[in-house]
Amino acid sequence: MSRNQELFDRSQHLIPGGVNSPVRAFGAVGGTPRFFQRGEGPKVFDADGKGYIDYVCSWGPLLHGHAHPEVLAAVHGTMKNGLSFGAPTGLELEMAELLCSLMPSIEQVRLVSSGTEATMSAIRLARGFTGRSRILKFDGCYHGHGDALLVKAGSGALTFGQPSSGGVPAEVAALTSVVPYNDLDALKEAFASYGNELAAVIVEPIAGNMNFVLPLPGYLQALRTLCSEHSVVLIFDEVMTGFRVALGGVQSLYGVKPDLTTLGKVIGGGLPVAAFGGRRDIMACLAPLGPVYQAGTLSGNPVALSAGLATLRLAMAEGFHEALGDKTREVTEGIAARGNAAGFPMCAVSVGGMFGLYFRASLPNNLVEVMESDRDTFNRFFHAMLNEGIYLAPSAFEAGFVSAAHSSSDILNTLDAAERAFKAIQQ
Ligand code: KE4
Repeated sequence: MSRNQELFDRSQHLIPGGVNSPVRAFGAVGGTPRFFQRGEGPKVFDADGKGYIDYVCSWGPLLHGHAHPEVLAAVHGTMKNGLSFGAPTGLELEMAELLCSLMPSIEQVRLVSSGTEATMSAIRLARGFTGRSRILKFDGCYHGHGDALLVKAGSGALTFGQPSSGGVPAEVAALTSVVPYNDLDALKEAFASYGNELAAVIVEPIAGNMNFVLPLPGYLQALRTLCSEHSVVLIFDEVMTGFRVALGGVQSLYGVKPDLTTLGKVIGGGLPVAAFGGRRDIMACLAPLGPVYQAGTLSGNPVALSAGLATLRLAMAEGFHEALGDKTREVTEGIAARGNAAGFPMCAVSVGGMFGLYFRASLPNNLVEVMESDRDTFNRFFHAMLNEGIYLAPSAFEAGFVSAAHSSSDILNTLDAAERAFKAIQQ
């Protein structure tokens, strides 16, 4: 028996599903999850010592690959002075200054420890600021597992076919309205009927939890206008896209300024750091200044911040995101081209170091179209690539990630592996 299987069998006795986050269980693709014991640059190594080129990158945080020496050095430098104080540190000011300079829409920022905490807090803050209760989200978008947001969510909730989670009281879900992504008519209709009741709209400005879906031209601008007209707080959830698709996030690419932004993943560099921030007048409602309570024992943890600061500073190098975008485009378009040549209708889309691969002929614009993808063929391709030593996200409904550590030979090896994988699934 493989060590992965042995660990999985034993873990399932003590950890629900054997995992600490559902998507890791391979429920969507079947088979045995890989238990990783080591990562190095673009590669990860499982419990059997098998190596894989990694296109998950811990779901986004590892912009520079695994165990980057400068990130590790920063962590070691901080941890030798202690791990946590429960008191302010200068590193929190450094991170606040960096985030506010890289994302000018953020005038003030509060650090937390997970993307869920960031979005949950941003929703509460928007409700406290507006005095309204209703929120609006989009079908297929995922914003972490806060009760108010687990309604028609994406990511694992979508994969498991339970868009609305158990345990969320109907009264809570009733305050969350959901409209299809990229459907401007539906959006205008929603605002016409209850726009003045809305505390906030929360959106993934590029949707990365129903695979990878770009906003249609003008969509984000229209959303911005509608929110301004109805005094609704516009929240861009850039937990996954922030500093990965561009140094200034999606908001810098589309020139749309949200009222609040949530961040995570990259700003922790692989350690638990997330954040929410935006307009000063809204942030002024947060305790200890205002009535909206929010807190966290390890918020702004100095060791975690060291990893995040080193990661962000490395990403500020001239041309960093352009080079990352070229690499990502090369590998994803190369895979799609080989799939089409092998007779599998495929298409690919990418921005910066994030991508979507689809087993369908044209790019989807919303969840319904994403769900029309050929999931079975994706699953067979996923396992064929796993056998070839390529680790893709274990679900047809997740985005993929490339790091600066992926070399041109890694990209070529991936494309050669894809060629062999398509042949293997043709049989
Ligand atoms: P966390 O609570 O998992 O740190 O962040 C929640 C979150 C919030 N907003 C967006 C846009 C996100 O993508 C996420 C988390 N992303 C998933 C990947 N699709 C994390 C992977 C997992 O759930 O294990």
